Amino acid sequence: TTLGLVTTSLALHAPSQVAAAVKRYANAADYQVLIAMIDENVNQSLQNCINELKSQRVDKVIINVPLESSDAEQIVQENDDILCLFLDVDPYSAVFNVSFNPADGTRASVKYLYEQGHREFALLAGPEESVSANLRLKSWLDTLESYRLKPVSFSHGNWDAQSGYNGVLQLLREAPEFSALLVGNDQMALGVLSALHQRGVAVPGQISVIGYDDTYESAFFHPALTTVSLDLDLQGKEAVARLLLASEQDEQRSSSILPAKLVVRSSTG
Ligand code: IPT
Repeated sequence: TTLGLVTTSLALHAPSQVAAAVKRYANAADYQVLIAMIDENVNQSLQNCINELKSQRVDKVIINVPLESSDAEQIVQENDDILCLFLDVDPYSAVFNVSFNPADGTRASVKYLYEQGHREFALLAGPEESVSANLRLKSWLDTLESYRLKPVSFSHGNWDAQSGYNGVLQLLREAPEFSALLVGNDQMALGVLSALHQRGVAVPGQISVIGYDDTYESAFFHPALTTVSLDLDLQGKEAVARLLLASEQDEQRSSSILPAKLVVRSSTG
């Protein structure tokens, strides 16, 4: 009657929205949720968090921590007394997962900007250690290449608004001539909008900005953010449903890939 959620920092909007959904859908199915948040500051390990949950007799665990496929497989092998479902792995990895297609929304973003006439693109990706940040980056690059384009500059942030603020200032110093900026998530895009506003750069007049996630606040940024929408509520719902089904019938471990869709608002033109 209890399931576990191991999550990356809940100070980030996307994982906190997923945690809220997991709790809501689990409660609706008469399950309690125990949350263990990895504290990256003290280098706490994922195994440590899993052990914490096991000591409270949890045997079904949702893991929302960015993991390379080999690391996720190792976690599964070393914890065969529990059932693990992953939310932040390569969708095509062998482990039981519910994740987002990393290519459809990114492709749609580049295509949309290209069709609006943009040719000079800058990229501000998420952290180098994140599988999904790298899959998004790869898809941007592949799509640009299909138009015979290369980004005029690119950089990495760490998902938070401050890193978006610093990141765009660095991009402007390196190659000020871009007219379109693709950002790895909405929180970084928030920092980007703030920095551009302070520099007197018009969005979308001089630079069009596209984010990624479409968390609840993104429609209220100024200008309202064009972004790739992940249905994080649905991810939480699917994760709970599939985990509970699989714990009843062992053959039911079916993973699922959810779509990511471009939502056009006012930060692009
Ligand atoms: C991913 C978000 O897109 C990003 O904004 C950040 O919050 C990150 O999670 C934290 O790990 S979504 C994830 C399910 C790939």
